[in-house]
Amino acid sequence: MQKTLVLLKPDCVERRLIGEIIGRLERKGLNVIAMKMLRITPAMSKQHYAEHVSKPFYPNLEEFITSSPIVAMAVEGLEVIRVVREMLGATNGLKAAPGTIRGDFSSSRQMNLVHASDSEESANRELAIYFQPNEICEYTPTLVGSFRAGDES
Ligand code: FUP
Repeated sequence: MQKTLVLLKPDCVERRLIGEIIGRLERKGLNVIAMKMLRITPAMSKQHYAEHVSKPFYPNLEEFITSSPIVAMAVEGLEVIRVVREMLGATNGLKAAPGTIRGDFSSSRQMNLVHASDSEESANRELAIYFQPNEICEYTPTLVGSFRAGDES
């Protein structure tokens, strides 16, 4: 089982799409194992977007991501990092394929509704920004046998 960090960004919260996005993750059979609403601070933004801090678009990105509350989630599942990235679609909503979250709901590069970690290393680093280890509530859903066969890992 892998874990990934999912953020429902300010545009997602403002547009009342929290339930839609969580519903898609749940219907896919993924486990939400931690969740909180918070306002990202400028310091957290710089930590989260460390690879982008020196880029020209960063000041606008920080202004946006700190502009109103977000929902942070830890999500668990088989190959969940790749699976959730594919559910999100391309970064730019205008380019994202129909059927993906961004393809269905976003027409923006910055306001693309949801963030998800892009590798195991990013997931570990990013989960630690938002959650203490004791805030992660791992559990085995009783319906697990209805989502895949027992001989699938
Ligand atoms: P993603 O991995 O899909 O979240 O996208 P990136 O890591 O490439 O970018 C991080 C965030 O920066 C994205 F949500 C979009 C935003 N961004 C801009 O606002 N302008 C740009 O030119 C590139 C990215």
